[in-house]
Amino acid sequence: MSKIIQVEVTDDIFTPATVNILAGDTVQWNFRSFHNVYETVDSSCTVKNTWNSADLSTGTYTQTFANNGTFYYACTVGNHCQMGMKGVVNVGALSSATANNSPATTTSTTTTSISKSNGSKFVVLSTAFYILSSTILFL
Ligand SMILES: [Cu+2]
Repeated sequence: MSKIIQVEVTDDIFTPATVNILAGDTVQWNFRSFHNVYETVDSSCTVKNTWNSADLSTGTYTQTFANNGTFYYACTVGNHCQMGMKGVVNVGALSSATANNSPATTTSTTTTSISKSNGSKFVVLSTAFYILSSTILFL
């Protein structure tokens, strides 16, 4: 059963900014003032040339998400994105939200310390000997 999820587009924020949907669901942005919706490559303001609403002051723009993934978008009017007018659509997030409830995993860290002092002294001595012998040969 696919759903249509509503996002309000006002000055200068998407509400809600994060939506969690399932593959096949549609997001509908309702424009209340002059903005737009452009897909971005990540949570930055770099536009991805896939889908966008173009500039709208009223009306709606819809986008159906067929595949699971994390889809970022932003408003590119003026410096709205730089001011934080961004959103994200998590598709398939309902199952990952369940996964987040699993107990935290513990990570063990093994620290191995290796003394290199003897090796370093050998390198220094060898280099000194090499320079010395080269100098002798040169003379
Ligand atoms: Cu805007």
